[in-house]
This record gives sequence, structure tokens and C-alpha cells, in this order.
Amino acid sequence: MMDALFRRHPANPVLTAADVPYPVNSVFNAGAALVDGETLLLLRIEDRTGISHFTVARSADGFTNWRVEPQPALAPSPERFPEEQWGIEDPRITWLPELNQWVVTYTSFSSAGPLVSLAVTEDFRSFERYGAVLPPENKDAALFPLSIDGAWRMLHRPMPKMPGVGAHIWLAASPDLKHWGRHRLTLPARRGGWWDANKIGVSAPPLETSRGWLVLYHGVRETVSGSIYRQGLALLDSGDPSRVLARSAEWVFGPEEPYERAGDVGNVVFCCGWILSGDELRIYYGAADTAICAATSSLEEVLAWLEVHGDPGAGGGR
Ligand code: BMA
Repeated sequence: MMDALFRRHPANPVLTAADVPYPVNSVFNAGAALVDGETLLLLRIEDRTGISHFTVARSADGFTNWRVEPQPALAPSPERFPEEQWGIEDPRITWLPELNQWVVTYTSFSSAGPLVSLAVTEDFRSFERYGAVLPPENKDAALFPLSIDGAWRMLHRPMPKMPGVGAHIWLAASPDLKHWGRHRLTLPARRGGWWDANKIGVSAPPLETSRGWLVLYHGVRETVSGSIYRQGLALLDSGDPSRVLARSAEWVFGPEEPYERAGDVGNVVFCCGWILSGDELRIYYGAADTAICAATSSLEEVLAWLEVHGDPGAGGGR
């Protein structure tokens, strides 16, 4: 059997509801960051009302001995932000060296539909919320760590309602992280029988590499017995991230283990954060919307793999 590109950590699932020091339903789809030499996860916690909030967990080695805070770092605040009525979900964290701040992009959920919200923080204790930055229906937004051509850039995934029109990854630009424009379709969902047909979304924030921006994205395969969420890779041009340089034909990571196959939502691996430490690329992913898992690879190996396994139809919706 071919060696897997991403290897599951033996301690999987690395973090579960039992590690949270207050009663919750599940913990999954966490944002990830390296802070003061430790791994910080911003956990999406679904409480026992069904509503999600974010809580910070820290670990020295990124896999074991998690210290989960006893209260949320960011909880829905529907009085000030009505778009958070039914919770906040799926945080993605990006460090902006130019501002010396972390940016968290996340989904706010309400009767108006899911949309993209943004908050900034310096310490993961106090957050400045910018509120809704893209209207519904939109999810899976992640910021690039650097300004490109004088503008902040963000990938996002609007959801057209028109039958037969897929949900694709778009690129947007902003002068101030608040006002977003210059929207451009960048990575279209494939069609038909492909693993990433009709609906895709960015997973972790784009990672700067010697070959371009490495993008991890999820593809959703609809089957008669439900959806399968898997992860694939793409490479975007450093100077013009609307140019797709490479895209994996095959998915690189999918649900296989029992904890990925069964849970609140089975057959889901859903990544919101990754960490590069030396050449080790660690992905953190929600397994079956129930627990948090980790898998590792080598960045060099990933880039070499993409060179060989890139789909020549790269940017096109095939
Ligand atoms: C997506 C998001 C994720 C979730 C996934 C599988 O649409 O809502 O939060 O993990 O579905 O249920």
C-alpha cells in the first residue's frame, strides 16, 4: 500500500469533550496557532443547547496534555451581533506580522443564514470584533498572512442558491480587514463524480512556501447515504493568488478511522488549522463533528507530491 501523505497521530483523537472542564456536547473544527512556543487551539465547542462558541486550549507538544480554559474565549453575543444568534463556528487563525495581531475569521449562524465574521486579538484573551464582513450565505473564510499588492486577501466560499451552480472558493481584497471587494472566482468545485464536486471550501489559512501559497481545502461528495468530507491541496501564485498553479487530482486525506467514520456527523474530516514547525506540517481536524485529531506530513514531501500529482486541469471546473 502507498504511504499516506498525512500520517495520523497515535494519540488520536487528541482532544475530546471529556478534556473540557465544563459540560459540552462536542469539540471539533479548531483554529490553530503557535503562541509563545506552545500550540494554541481555538476550539469550536458545541454546548448542550446545540450552539457553538470558542475556547482556548494549549499544549507544549501540540498533541498531548492539553490545558483547556474553564470559560469561552469568544462566545456568541447576539445582543450586539444578531448574526451570532445560533452560535459561532469553524474559526481560522492567521498571524499578521505587519499588524502584530492575530486575525480570526469564523462563521456566524442565525436565522438570516451563515455568514463570515472577523475578530482580531493580540493574546486570545481580549478580542476586537469587526462583526459581519461578508453577508450570507458564506462560510469557510481564511486570511492570507501578508498583504499582497497593498491589500489584505481572503479566501471565502459564497453559496449560490441557483440549482446546478456549485459552491466555489473566491478571493477577496480589503484595505482594512473590514471592507471586502474585488471578488474573484479562484478555485471552482469540480463536477460530476469527482470527490470535490459541487461544493468546496478552504480549510486552513494559506501557507507561504517557496513554490507559492499552499492551500488545504475540503471537498464534499454527496452520496445516497450522506456527505463525505475530504481534504485536497492546491497551490496559488505568490504574487497573484487568483492564479492556480497546481491542484491535486486526488484527495490527500479522508475519513478512514472509526472516529472519523462515526460521530455526530459521520464521514467527516474537517480541518480549520495547520502549523508548520521546521519542515513538519501538522494538520488539526474535526473528526465526525465530535472530536479533534491531528496528522503530520513534511512540507517538502507535500510540495513534491503536488508537483507529480497535480491535475493539469488545475484551475478549471472539470
Ligand atoms: C460544514 C460545516 C462544518 C461541519 C461540516 C460537516 O458545512 O458546517 O462545521 O464540520 O459541515 O458537518
